[in-house]
Amino acid sequence: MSVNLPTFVSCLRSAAQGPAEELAAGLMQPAAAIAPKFFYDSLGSALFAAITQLDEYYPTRTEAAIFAAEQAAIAQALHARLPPGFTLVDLGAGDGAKAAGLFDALKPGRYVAVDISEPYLRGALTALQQRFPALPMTGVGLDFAASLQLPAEALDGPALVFYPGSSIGNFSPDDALRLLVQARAASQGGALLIGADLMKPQPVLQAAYDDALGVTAAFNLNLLRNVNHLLRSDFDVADWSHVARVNSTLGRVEMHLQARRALAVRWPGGERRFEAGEGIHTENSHKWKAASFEGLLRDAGWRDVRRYTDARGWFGVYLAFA
Ligand code: AVJ
Repeated sequence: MSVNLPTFVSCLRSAAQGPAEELAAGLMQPAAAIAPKFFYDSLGSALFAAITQLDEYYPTRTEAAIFAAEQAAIAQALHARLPPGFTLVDLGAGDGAKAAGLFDALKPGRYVAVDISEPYLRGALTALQQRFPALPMTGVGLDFAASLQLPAEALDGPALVFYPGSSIGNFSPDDALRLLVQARAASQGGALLIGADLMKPQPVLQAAYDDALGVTAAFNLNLLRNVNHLLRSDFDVADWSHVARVNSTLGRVEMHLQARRALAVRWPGGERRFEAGEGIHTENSHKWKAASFEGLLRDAGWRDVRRYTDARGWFGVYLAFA
């Protein structure tokens, strides 16, 4: 059988508040904050792709090496527990390349790609469907960071929930737990394959989030361009600098944008003043101890947790069952 067109479901318009309201609320907090999902407009996605090629940014290539080395072992463990034809649910699928790289080994019967960027997902999935005409594909436009509730069209029997890239690091431990509980429900008795970045020496982390070429700085600052577009605000990128800071107490790398001078930012219906040196918190990237991430998975109800890692123990790929 050959399927030539993916189907699409949108769950974005049902969001409680639109992006402008969410951004304004974040900017008006005493400690201003903007959620990291707003990094990924088309330039931001291109800048993130550039980050993954930097010498300093180890997570993407370390995870890819683990998948390459362990995909047969992962497939074997999976096929021992999941029925043939299981659904692969890809959270934050983007162009779907990571999942597609595992199709041959994992042999899913159906591919459900979930992403907050619906236009991007449409293009990517339509192209991917041409490469894999026999694999039924569904695109779901969903902000799963707010709540991972898959539409009925995307659910049919046990699923492997795939969440690579260590994006789980953007969540606080409490929110990560909540997402992992929802992922378990979404798997319908299936499994989870997830990448988590692990704790490592501070200089390695600092360099990964403040690279010599300044690509991460551009990625962080580009957020302001996207906010200007979404909120119709008047941020001047030249007034801000990129700050990356390792917070050892909380086990995370933080990114902030820091005002170079006292200034005000305006948008229709709102204004926020910043002192010189005052910041906007734009991202947390949690780094886990291997055992504490396993504990988190267990707390969320996942069982039979297996960990696959690299020689340096810098990154963990975890397979677990509902
Ligand atoms: C895509 C969330 C995994 O936290 O490392 C890269 C994003 N931020 N450089 C990360 C990011 C700065 C990235 N994640």
